[in-house]
Formats: sequence, structure tokens, C-alpha cells
Amino acid sequence: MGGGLYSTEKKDFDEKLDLTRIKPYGDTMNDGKVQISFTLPIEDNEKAVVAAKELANKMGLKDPEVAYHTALDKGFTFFVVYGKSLHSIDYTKIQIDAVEVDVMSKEEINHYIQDKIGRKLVILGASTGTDAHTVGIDAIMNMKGFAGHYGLEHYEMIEAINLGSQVTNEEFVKKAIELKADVLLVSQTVTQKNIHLTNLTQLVDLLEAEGIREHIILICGGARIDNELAKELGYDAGFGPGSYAEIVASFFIREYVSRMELSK
Ligand code: B12
Repeated sequence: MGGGLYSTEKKDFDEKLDLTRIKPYGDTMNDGKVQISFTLPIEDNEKAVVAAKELANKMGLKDPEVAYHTALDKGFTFFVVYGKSLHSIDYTKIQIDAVEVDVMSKEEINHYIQDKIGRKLVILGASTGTDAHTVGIDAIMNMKGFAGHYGLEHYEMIEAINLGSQVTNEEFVKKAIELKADVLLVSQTVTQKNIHLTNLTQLVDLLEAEGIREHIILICGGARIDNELAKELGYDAGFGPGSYAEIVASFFIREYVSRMELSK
């Protein structure tokens, strides 16, 4: 009888999860199987396939196989390579500086602002600098929100003003002063040789020069932003993919109230 439900046959693959030595999971635990893709500036032919395997080997993939290759243009070939990563990491040693938020519902947020602050909070947001990506800031701020989560414009106790994209830091700061904003939300899709990181720090410098940095809760977000990076750049918090209005609002209302209490 073959290996059925009651089989005692020894399996020829690993089944044990060891968090101190985790590896990619392909077909079975710890097999290290990964798939990577890249483009090489060479013609698509048999020699190119050997080149791609050799490169994958140097990247630390054992027994690489070219699963797919196609010419992108003259002199350019795209590859998908499958192979076995030899490396592992100790997951138990990883420490991250994530924003710890006890997420409230929209109703709880409105009540919290009403009870503890007693007025609407003014939230000003934009995609700043040259950044033309608006979908992220719209997801957090616009009435309909994102993936079934209403945006800040839907909250009665929040005055949400979304300036859209390509707003210069100067315009943004001017508007923040004019509207007496309590919270600034900056969306930034970090692209093109990190120019957007420079733009983020320039905003901090401008707020400091205007003497309003410490009176404002300054938050940034975007696909390549996390809390650690945001703090390094001088922000109070940073939010990446998977963020929704209620997560961000739960953070800034508590932050606002704790600052109010500290200044008493
Ligand atoms: C749509 C799009 C565009 C559109 C934007 C139109 C518009 N009105 O927004 C256009 C065509 C203009 C565009 C242009 C460019 N793009 Co584009 N674009 C995209 C695309 C396809 C989708 C982005 C998107 O809308 N995501 C959906 C939103 C909901 O996700 P999100 O932004 O991450 O937002 C979430 C979180 O990050 C967070 N969040 C975001 N902002 C904020 C702000 C705050 C305060 C908070 C709390 C949270 C938060 O909450 C959101 C919801 O969970 C992505 C690829 C992809 N599939 O992601 C590329 C992508 C972002 N673009 C890219 C690039 C390179 C460009 C260009 C530089 C291309 C070029 N060479 O011209 C230009 C730059 C133009 C410019 N001046 O900025 C790259 C960025 C690469 C990188 N990160 O290293 C990507 C990843 C494509 C790629 N794979 O190469 N793009």
C-alpha cells in the first residue's frame, strides 16, 4: 500500500518551521525556492539564457532554471529565473519601529474628537513636490475612501482638505498656516533616484523655519514609506501600503490629545 493517511513512511522533505532560520517557501518548508525577474541588455538567444543562469548563481541561487525569457526590444531580454536560495535569516531577531495603533471605528473617532477636543480637527493633505500620484492621498482623504473604508472627508468631526498632487512645499506650508491645520498628511511615491526623500525633508525644514513644526502633527505615507523612514526624515509617523483613514486618524487623534495633556 502506498503512502496514505496512515502511512509511516519518512518524508524526503523538511516540514519543520524554524523561525531562527527562515527561508523562502516554494513547494515545501525550507526548500528556499524563489522566482526572480530581470532584464539584461543583450540579444535573446541561448547564450543569453546561460548568462542569466550564471548571474542568478552569483546572486546566491542554486540550480537556477530560466522559466521564461523574451526579447523586450533589440538588444534587451527579459528573464524569469527559478532557483533555490541558500540563505536564511533569523526572524526572531527582527525589530521594527511600526506605528502601534489601537484602531478605532469611524464612529469612535468622531466621538473621541467630540469628547476630548470639542471641535473639528483640520487635516490638510497633498502629494507634494513633483509627485503626480494622487490615488494614495485620495484613498485616505476623499469621501469614498478606499477598499470599503471611508476617507477622512466622511468624518463629521474632521475638516479634511485635499490639495491634490504636485503641490509645492511652499504652497503647502502657506495653506497650513492659513487654515490653522492641526495635522498635515503628505503623500509621496518615492521614485527617480530618491528625489522625493529630499522633498520630504525640505518640507520639515520649511515648517521649522516658519516656527510651526512643533505645533503640527506631521505624517507622510506612500508605497515605499514606513514609520522608521518617516521618523528618520523628521516626521511624527509614516504609513505604507494597506493604510486606511481610520488607522491614520486613530493615530493622530491620540497624538493630538496626548500633546494637549502634556501642555497643560
Ligand atoms: C497610477 C500610477 C501612475 C499615474 C498616477 C496617476 C494618479 N492620478 O495618481 C501616472 C501615470 C501619472 C504615474 C506616473 C509616474 N509613475 Co507611477 N504608478 C502608478 C501605479 C500604476 C499605481 C499607483 C497607485 O495608484 N496605487 C494605489 C494606491 C492606493 O496605493 P499607494 O499610493 O501605495 O497608497 C496607499 C499607501 O501607500 C498609503 N498612502 C499613500 N499616500 C499616503 C499618505 C498618507 C499621509 C498616509 C497616511 C498614507 C498614504 O495609503 C494608501 C492606501 O492604502 C504604480 C504601480 C503600482 N501598481 O502600484 C506606479 C508607480 C508608483 N509609478 C512609478 C513611476 C516610476 C512613475 C514615474 C516616475 C514614471 C515615469 N518615468 O514617468 C511617473 C512619475 C510622475 C510624477 N511626476 O510623479 C513606480 C515607482 C517606482 C518606485 N517606487 O521605485 C511605480 C511603482 C511603477 C513601477 N513598478 O515602476 N504613475
